[in-house]
Amino acid sequence: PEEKKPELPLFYGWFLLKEEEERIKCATMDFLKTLDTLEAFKEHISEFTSEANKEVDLEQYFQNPLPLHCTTKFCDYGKAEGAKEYAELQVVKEATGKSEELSVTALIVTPRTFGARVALTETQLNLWPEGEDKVGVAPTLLPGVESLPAGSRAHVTLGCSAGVEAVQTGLDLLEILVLQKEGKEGTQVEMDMGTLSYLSEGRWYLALREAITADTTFSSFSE
Ligand code: ACK
Repeated sequence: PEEKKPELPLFYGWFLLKEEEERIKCATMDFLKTLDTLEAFKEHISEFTSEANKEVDLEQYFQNPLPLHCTTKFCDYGKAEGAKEYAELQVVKEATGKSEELSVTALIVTPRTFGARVALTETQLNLWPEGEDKVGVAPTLLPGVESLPAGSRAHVTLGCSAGVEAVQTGLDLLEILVLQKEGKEGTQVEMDMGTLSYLSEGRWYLALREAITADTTFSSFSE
């Protein structure tokens, strides 16, 4: 019998246009290049490498196989909860193939992931599934996440360290936002691009002085 094609995609999201992808990659790589030369970063280098006194080349440390995007709904070809319902939403159908400008307001770096925080507009939030911020969040982090505004998890994964899955970027971002809300920010360093803060256990947050915007297209993605 003929094999049935999967009806639902791996995920939906906003995909950066090719030329935008290059621009964002360059700008964010420049930040990584500066970060690993900072004294404040070097003081916490052991959180990125087990070898004492070893330097870390962050540009090599993070890898990213997927096109740059901001996931709205991970469907897992229909295996994820709410996947079918999401695909059938009128707003989703209408948005597919449409352009949208995303605004990146911060960058995060942890021993696991490198990501860009996306600030969603009211219109963009219509495509953000209810309760999506909480999916797969550890029980200990859940109360903190529930106190954050919807869409707090929105991000673009710029890279992951060896053996780490992209889903981790959103989880790392949420952890950082919860720590910030609890007032647990440590060292702050002024950089050209913005204010860098340290949030324990190798977590860094760069609040951009000026948001980086990127033109995208909303669509589904399947491998
Ligand atoms: O960086 P991301 O948002 O994290 O983009 C990729 C994309 O879907 C394809 O893997 C995201 N992703 C993977 N698994 C999940 C999950 N369980 N929940 C939410 N997003 C996920 C991943």
